[in-house]
Amino acid sequence: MENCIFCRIVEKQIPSKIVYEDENVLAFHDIDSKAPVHILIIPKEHIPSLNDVNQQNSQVIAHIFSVIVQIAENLGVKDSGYRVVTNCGSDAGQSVNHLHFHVLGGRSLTWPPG
Ligand code: DGP
Repeated sequence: MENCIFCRIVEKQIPSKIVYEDENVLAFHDIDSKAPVHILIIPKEHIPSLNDVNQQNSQVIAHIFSVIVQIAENLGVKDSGYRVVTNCGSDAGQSVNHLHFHVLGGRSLTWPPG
């Protein structure tokens, strides 16, 4: 997907501060950080949103969640706590149409979100 920002980050056409990478997944610092720890984790495959997850591609989602735990540990928020968010669609404020999970931590997070 040549016009997708996150596909271009996967292809290293746009620089990012990568914290984890393997064959199927990339994790990098959010450019508009909302917390001391704010990481985005994405499947390398272009999946537009959570609405496009199905039996055929859901294995990568399970993998993403295991990677999230590793990243939380590496960045020192596994025990203090962190939040995982995916915005799906316009009412949720999804601004990049490539499935991504925000991992937020390093401070007390309000609930419910605004
Ligand atoms: P969402 O609103 O859930 O679609 O979140 C998209 C996030 O992506 C937003 O927090 C800002 C981040 N973002 C957008 N463009 C870039 C970029 O080029 N690099 C990085 N690192 N993050 C980006």
